Amino acid sequence: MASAGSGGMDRAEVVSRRERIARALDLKDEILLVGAGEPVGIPGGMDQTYPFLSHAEYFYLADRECIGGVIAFDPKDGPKDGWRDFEPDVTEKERVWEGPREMVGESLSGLAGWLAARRGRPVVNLGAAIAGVRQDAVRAEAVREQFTHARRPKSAVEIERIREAVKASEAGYKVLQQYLKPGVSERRMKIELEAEFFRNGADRTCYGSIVGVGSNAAVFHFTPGEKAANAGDLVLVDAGAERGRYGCDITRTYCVGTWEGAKRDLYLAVLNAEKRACEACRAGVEYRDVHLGAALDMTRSLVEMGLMKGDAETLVEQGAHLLFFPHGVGHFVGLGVRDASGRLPGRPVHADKRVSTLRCDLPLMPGYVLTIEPGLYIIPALLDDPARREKHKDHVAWERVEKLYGMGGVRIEDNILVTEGEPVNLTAGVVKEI
Ligand SMILES: [Mn+2]
Repeated sequence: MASAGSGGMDRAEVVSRRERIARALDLKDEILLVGAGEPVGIPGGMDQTYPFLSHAEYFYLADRECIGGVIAFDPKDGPKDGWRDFEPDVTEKERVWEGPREMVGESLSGLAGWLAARRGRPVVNLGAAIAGVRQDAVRAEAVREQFTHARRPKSAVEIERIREAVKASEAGYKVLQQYLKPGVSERRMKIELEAEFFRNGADRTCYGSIVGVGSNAAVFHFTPGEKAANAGDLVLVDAGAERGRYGCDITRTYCVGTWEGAKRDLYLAVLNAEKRACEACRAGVEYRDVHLGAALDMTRSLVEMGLMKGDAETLVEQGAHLLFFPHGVGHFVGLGVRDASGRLPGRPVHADKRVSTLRCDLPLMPGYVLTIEPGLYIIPALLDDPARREKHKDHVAWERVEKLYGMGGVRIEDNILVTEGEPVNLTAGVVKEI
């Protein structure tokens, strides 16, 4: 249960991460406590719990799972030597039911004494909340912002783990190709895809796999069901493997049969925007500019297709693109699927309404790994909304768009490593050309 997943803990990596964080946080008098968390019980499930994953902030510092574990840091003891690992003692019940566990740290019973020796100093609790710890929430949020920012650039070890997850995912997408045919259900596609992930080293999927056929391709967090593909249907697959807590987030959209007509045009519009956005992921470039670039590219294509009317810049200014592209262009990925998103520390919410709703607002730096995932969708819930229809009555060729109802949508998603030079597409091995 409490295994670190494939690979196990990398001690040299842990030492270097801790030192990096200590220097980045630059704490003076504050004590830092980072909790791994406790398993969450399934309601009414007796002693059943959801699978346990340590809080990402704990995992980053420990590189292992540990139920109830606490990492403590006193900056006065130095960035290297100030760190302590506390964990619950192994109980008889645990030995009987879960098997032996090797104590890596010291007994959690020692934490109270360690804290008592530092009485009166402010405590910052990151990771999961630790019972009995009182802290200043505002101070904790500021420290968390610095912590998140400091762990955004991925180390060589982290990038290697992401690459392992990608390798497992590539195998899955390859096998999937033979199931993209009429009569095969979303559920079956998901099973074949995931089985191949696991055969190739995955220890989890990075998130619930999405397989949407036809109109289901336009439902962002769709749970695959019994719907079977028909000839001509779009199939949107958003799934990625995870290994040792590091994962990837990949989307491909397929057509069962031949790409033609509006489906093909939509696909090429998204593909063009996606490639250009991947290319744009360079050190110093603002994430929001990558987002806006993709929005503009796709809006231009929609105008060319005769689905939108007017000048692309103006349409994006007025938010008309949100009818077809209602999400952000990407997010950070690595230690989990939504890794270390947020704003540059100290940066206020942007005044520009086109970007103020994005989950990220910061310049890209070498070592960052982010998803690039533009998409265009036919979503009746948005397109049939009377207020939106009124606002954008002159921006959209409504009668043409209505003919596309039921088509679903197209999204293409890759994971990009930002470097000092050219961006590296970690997921380029999953075919996207048609
Ligand atoms: Mn994603």
